Amino acid sequence: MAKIALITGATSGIGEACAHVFAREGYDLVLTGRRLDRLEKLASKLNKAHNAEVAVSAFDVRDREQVIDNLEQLPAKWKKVNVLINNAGLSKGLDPLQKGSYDDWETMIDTNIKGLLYVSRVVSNWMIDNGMGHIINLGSIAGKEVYANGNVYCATKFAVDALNKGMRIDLLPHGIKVTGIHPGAVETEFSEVRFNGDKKRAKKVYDGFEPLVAEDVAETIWFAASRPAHVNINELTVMPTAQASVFNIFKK
Ligand code: NDP
Ligand code: 8X3
Repeated sequence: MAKIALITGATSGIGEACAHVFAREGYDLVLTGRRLDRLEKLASKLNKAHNAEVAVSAFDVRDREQVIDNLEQLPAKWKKVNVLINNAGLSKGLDPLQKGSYDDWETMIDTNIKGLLYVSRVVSNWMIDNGMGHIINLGSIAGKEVYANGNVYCATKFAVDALNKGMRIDLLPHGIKVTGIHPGAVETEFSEVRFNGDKKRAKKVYDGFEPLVAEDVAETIWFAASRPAHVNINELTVMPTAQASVFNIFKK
């Protein structure tokens, strides 16, 4: 029987790239995100390319009931999850705290912290029942360094870093691995979402240097997921070569 990876935020960027990599490596997949049409297209592509069996489940990670209902409704065979990739996340806005949007703050906190918690609460219990599992949490360089106007986004990623450590302690007696992946700049839909669809402003973020692409992060996640049973990668920070820290980017 193939191993199973459950990936949140699989409709785009890093999550979608992880779906390709894990399918290539022989995994069956549970793919989640809000955009069902994208999940269905991706599922059919992965089935054709890699013969992967794929279940899709569209829900908003901010809605606790939706998370629990949709995950618990999955047939029993999909609950034998070997790897959970807690990837769904976003940034909204880039404003000084005193001018921040309440709605943006709530969206980030509800998605990046509470959404990750809701999914982890359900899936970690399946892993405990199954006696195995690996949870991989997408943090960020923004969860290691605070930058100007990053305030609440940084706070949510610092929270992910803390939860990564907390989960590792709490799940230790159950033999469940927990890994944090902390990328620097990755060119995905991330900046477009941050700037509310302003493609020009989003593109500028990556001007003058070579950012990471989603596949770079997905391959790093695969490295962590494919270590022998007795080895856990606690965390990895993955940066573009041209980026030494959040704001130290060497532009040509
Ligand atoms: P994308 O915007 O390309 O992808 C984000 C994914 O999250 C989408 O699949 C989106 O799906 C999903 N998502 C967002 N909100 C929700 C929600 N409420 N419910 C369910 N799914 C949701 O960005 P990235 O691939 O770059 O980001 C993935 C992760 O990596 C995030 O946690 C981000 O913070 C982190 N990260 C990104 C970096 C970057 O520079 N790009 C750097 C460091 C970390 P849908 O809209 O269909 O729901
Ligand atoms: C995304 C990286 O530097 O844009 O988490 O916050 S950054």
